[in-house]
This record gives sequence, C-alpha cells and structure tokens, in this order.
Amino acid sequence: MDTKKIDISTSIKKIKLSSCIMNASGALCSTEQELNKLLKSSSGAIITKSCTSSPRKGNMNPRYFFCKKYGSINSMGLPNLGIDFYLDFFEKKKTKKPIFLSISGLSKEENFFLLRKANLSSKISAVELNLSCPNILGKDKKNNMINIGYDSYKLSYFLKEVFKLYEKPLGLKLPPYFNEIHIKNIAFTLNKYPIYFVTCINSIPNGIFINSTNESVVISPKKGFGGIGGKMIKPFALANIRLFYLYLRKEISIIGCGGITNGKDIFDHVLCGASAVQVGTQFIEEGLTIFDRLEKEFISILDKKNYLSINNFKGNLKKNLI
Ligand code: RRO
Repeated sequence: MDTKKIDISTSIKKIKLSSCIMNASGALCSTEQELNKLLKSSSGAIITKSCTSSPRKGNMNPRYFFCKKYGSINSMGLPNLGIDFYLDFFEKKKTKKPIFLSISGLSKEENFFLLRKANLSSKISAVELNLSCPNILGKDKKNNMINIGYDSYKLSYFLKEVFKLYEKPLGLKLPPYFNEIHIKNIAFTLNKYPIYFVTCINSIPNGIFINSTNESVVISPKKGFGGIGGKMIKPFALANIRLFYLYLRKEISIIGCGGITNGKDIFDHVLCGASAVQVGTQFIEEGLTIFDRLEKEFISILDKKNYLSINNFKGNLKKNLI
C-alpha cells in the first residue's frame, strides 16, 4: 500500500496554515453565524469581511449575481458589522486557525484608526488591508483611498505612515493590474516595507452582466456596474500572481485569489507562485463543503505528479518548451 503523506500546509512568513485553502474576504464571513461555521470548517485559515470603524448596511439590493458559466458580479458596498464586532467575536473564541482581519477604511485616517485597534488584539494573526474595493462611490469627499492601489507614489507615502503605528503582520489586498510595468512599479514600492503578504486579486472593477430577456443590468447599485469574480477572472489572477512572484522580495508571500473552482485551479495558482489561495465566488455558491472537495482534488493532483508538498512546485512555472 502507498503510504506517502501529502502535506498541503503552508506558511505566510511565521503564520502557519494547516491547509493552503481558505475563504476570500467577503465570502460568507460577515456575520457571527457565518464565522462560527468557518471556524468549524476545514479551511486553513479564516478571513473576515472587510470592516470599517462603524457598521455599514452597504448598497441596495440586488447587489450580487452569479452565473455558472462565467462567475459573479457584485456591488455590495462594504456591508459589515464594524471592527468591534469582529474583534470581540474572536476575543471569545479558542481556535488554532490563523485569523485574518480584513479592513477597508474609506479614508487613510479611518484605516489608521482600524490598524490601531487591530494592533491591540491578541487573536488576530494578521490584517489584510483592502486597497481595492471596487464598489465605493467616489463622490464621498472623505474617501482619499480611491485608487491608492493604482498609484505607487501615494501608496508609498501611505505605507510609511502605516508602519509608524502598526507593528503586527500586515498584508495588502491588491486590485488587478493589467500591465507588467504597473506591477513592477507597485512591487518596487512594496519591497521597501515589512509587508507579510499580498493577496492577488480583488474582483475586476466596473464590469456589467446583462439579462438580455429583460434588456437590463442584473444588479441595482451604480447603474449595474460591479466587481467581477469567479471563473472568468482566473487568467488575470494568475498573471498578477506570476508577476508579483517575479518582482517581489521572496520574503513577501502571495495569496492567490480569483477563479478557483477546482483542485487544478489551486495547482495553477501555486505553480505561478501563490503560497495559499482564497476562494470567493465558488464558496458562496457551494458552501462549507467546498474546502473538503478542493483539498481532495488538489491532493489527488499532487499525488499523480509525485509532489509531497506545495514547496515542491511553488513558483516553478516553465516557459512553453514547444
Ligand atoms: O463590499 C464590496 O462591495 C466589495 C469589496 Br469591500 C471588495 O473588496 N471587493 C468586492 O468585490 N466587493
């Protein structure tokens, strides 16, 4: 009998995950009930919905739509229960799973406030600072975070301030980039700071899905425009992971996010350079059992390829040799 043990654990610097598969921020991780279920699941870690300093209701409904062939569109508008709820929730829990707190202040000042609070919690393994929410209305004058993920000069100045007041592990949720030079410039900036990880990618902003029968858009906020996730965005996620893997310091880990529906998708993300993966759209559609299914499918691929751990192939994407 074959006794080889395939290990899909991973680490994000000093943070150890028993499985490299976890939920994406925003996917079934907003409420007490959802977080309790995630705690019991086989995900390797938990990340919360991006939070703000006070609870938010978010945009009007319908604000999420799923299509099996392509993926999802959303314009949730950052609905969340406020940072105190998420910190209090984990304060009461005993778990070995790493806990990632996603924060998404609408202004720099709000992010500093959130980071100061997160700094005080002993239960949070890391903060994932969301620099890429696609669905907040730009007309809010206090919002000086708009496009910061696309501006390496503003980003550098912001991170300098962040690291003056925040000492714990920090990762950044990045928007998708569509040019190599853009990623090179952002990576050059990030390499100057003690960042633990980047998560690539947030949903692709400003898409529309159309219902041709009704001749209408499918979600209500922002005239039907929203962030695109799921199957359709996998090639963009892979390209972003790959280029950040090539340009970032090796000490900065990459968490892949975008278009994961099966074990092969996880394999592809890791091959491009991801140390862990997050599942959003497909988790929303399939629910908690997805973590067991993906784990099984991923292990079966590693078994066939004779890999015993993700470190055997992480980042080893080859040139086309034909
Ligand atoms: O809540 C949202 O509308 C949202 C957020 Br904060 C985000 O980061 N990404 C996304 O697709 N939706």
